[in-house]
Amino acid sequence: MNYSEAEQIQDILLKAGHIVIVQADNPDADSLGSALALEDILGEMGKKTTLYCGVDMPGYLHYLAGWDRVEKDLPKKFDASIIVDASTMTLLEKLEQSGQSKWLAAKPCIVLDHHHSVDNPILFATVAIVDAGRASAGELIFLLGQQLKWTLPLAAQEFIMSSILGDTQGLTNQLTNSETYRVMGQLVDGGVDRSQLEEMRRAYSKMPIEIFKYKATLINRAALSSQGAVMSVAIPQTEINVYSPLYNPAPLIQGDMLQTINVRVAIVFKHYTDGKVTAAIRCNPGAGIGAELAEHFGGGGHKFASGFKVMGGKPFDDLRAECLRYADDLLNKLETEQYATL
Ligand SMILES: [Mn+2]
Repeated sequence: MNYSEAEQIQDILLKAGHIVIVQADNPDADSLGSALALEDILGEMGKKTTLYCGVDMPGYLHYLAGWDRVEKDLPKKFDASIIVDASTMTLLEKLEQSGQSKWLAAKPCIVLDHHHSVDNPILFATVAIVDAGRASAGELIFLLGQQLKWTLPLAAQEFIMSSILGDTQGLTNQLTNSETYRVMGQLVDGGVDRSQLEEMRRAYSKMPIEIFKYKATLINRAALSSQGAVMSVAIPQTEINVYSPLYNPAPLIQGDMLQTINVRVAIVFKHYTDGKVTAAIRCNPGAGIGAELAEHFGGGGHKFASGFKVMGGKPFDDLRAECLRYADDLLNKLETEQYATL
């Protein structure tokens, strides 16, 4: 891997004393793992760093030591920023709301991402690597670091492995490619103990008993459309208030939804009293409509994992119906295309 942007990135980093590492408003193991890896790498270079994310780190990520250093405000003074695992302004809403995105725009800004679809791109980025061929932003950072001969402390390598395992669901989904395995091999050679990381991750992913029982509620509410190819479930604000602080409801059931015979697409909607609606979309192999479906509603993501957020304006039932209709259109289109190539 040879990124033509590497030298420019190195130049920005070398000139900066204090660097802010920014995660978008949907933190996951990749964005947090990438941010913590960069914190270590830049620390090794003698740089001061601040970690930023507009929302709280969910509990299931607390196995990544250092999650509690992530702050919800940008520092008053810094010299440059790195946005990891995102390349759209849509996911930096908190910074837009607080007006702090202007602070980012006023300094050199590096974007390191691997998402396909970029609606609403970050126009103030000084330099961006958006490499959709990489399984995770962490993998991209590892390869960039090799090119620039960065020193990768063991902790940074552990964070990078966690970021890869997060986005590839343990090297099982279609984001995983041969380079991912090569990077994993190098991390193991570097001393990372994968089974130990897995044990820690599992320990923090355990659910309280209320959540276990709530899972049954959601399963009972799940509805089928598109002749059973799409399964969706809606979560209202009252439940978000009670259960979201304990566990993210979408991953609680989305895996099981996709394991149901005939189901190809699983959608978890959350609808809020202020009219906001979010959707988490996951697709089985051969039904990769995720990115296109999310983009239709102003969101984005990968073929098999994507999401969107709509800020009111339309009753939830209408929006859900529109989304399920569009999912049906996309699945039909996919079938037609597959027949066409036979
Ligand atoms: Mn990612």
